[in-house]
Amino acid sequence: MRHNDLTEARELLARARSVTVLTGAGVSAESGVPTFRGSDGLWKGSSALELASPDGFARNPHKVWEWYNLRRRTLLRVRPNPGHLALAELERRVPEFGLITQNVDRLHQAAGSKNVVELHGNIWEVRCTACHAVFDRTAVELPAEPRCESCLAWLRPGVVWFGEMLPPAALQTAEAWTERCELFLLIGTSAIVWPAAGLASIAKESCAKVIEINPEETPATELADISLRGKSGELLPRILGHA
Ligand code: BV8
Ligand code: ZN
Repeated sequence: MRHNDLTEARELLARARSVTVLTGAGVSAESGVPTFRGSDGLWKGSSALELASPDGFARNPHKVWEWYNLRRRTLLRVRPNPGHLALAELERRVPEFGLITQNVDRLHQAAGSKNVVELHGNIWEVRCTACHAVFDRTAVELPAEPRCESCLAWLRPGVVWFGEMLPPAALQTAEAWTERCELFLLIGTSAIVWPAAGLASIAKESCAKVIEINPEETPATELADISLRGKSGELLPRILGHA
């Protein structure tokens, strides 16, 4: 059963002792970060597999880096929005709280969220494709052809591409938090990328209540107890009793 009921969502959150959240690109949209599949979507023109897969990188590393450097430059001038800030406040209110994100922009951490699991890595870290050295290049402008300083091989963004395994520890933690929670918030994700999308069903099976926040319906909407149609930057502060 699902109905668009902010009041019930607010009451459930006020009473919850254990909350797990899964976010997608939609929570960063109001910060000015383009989503992937929306009309202004990042995938527009090129296919996801061209820009976010090992084969795509092997075929054309310049094109992939052009895309990731453009996204890094965009992130240099954006800030967390009220949705990110509301989730950081929720963490301070709830005894047991875990934030699982598919986003690679680290805006949750910038907003003050502490207990965060990044299922798809992050855009600031880079890894060597040969010696596998890892470098933190947060807010650093990278060259068009980033090379490893010790072995001169191509660097790659520290993100999980299509066809790549998610970091096992991150996925295990995300599943444990989802199985344990009494309230699961599914916010700003099109719920079509696996295994992240599967967490909503795990939450449902673990007899948690599922609340979705999204301006549009998604494949997960039918399993949500409450599905709020709206923007996370507007609805989350209201659910926390601000606006
Ligand atoms: C895996 C890189 C095991 C990082 C991303 C064939 C070959 C190989 C694999 C597969 C295959 N077929 C299927 C698969 C599995 C595949 C998959 O799920 N494909 C989908 C497309 C069907 N998954 C994988 O490959 C994963 N690995 O399975 O490994 C394996 C190994 C080998 C072989 C087989 C299996 C890896 C998945 C990670 C891929 N990496 N990106 C980066 O550059 O960012 S995925 C990409 O999509 C992003 O990371 C993003 O996180 C993710 C999900 O997108 P969303 O976050 O949901 O964003 P989206 O734009 O889609 O939606 C935004 C939503 O927000 C919308 O609903 C919109 O309505 C809403 N919204 C908009 N504004 C707001 C809002 N909501 C609230 N407020 C607003 N203001
Ligand atoms: Zn190297």
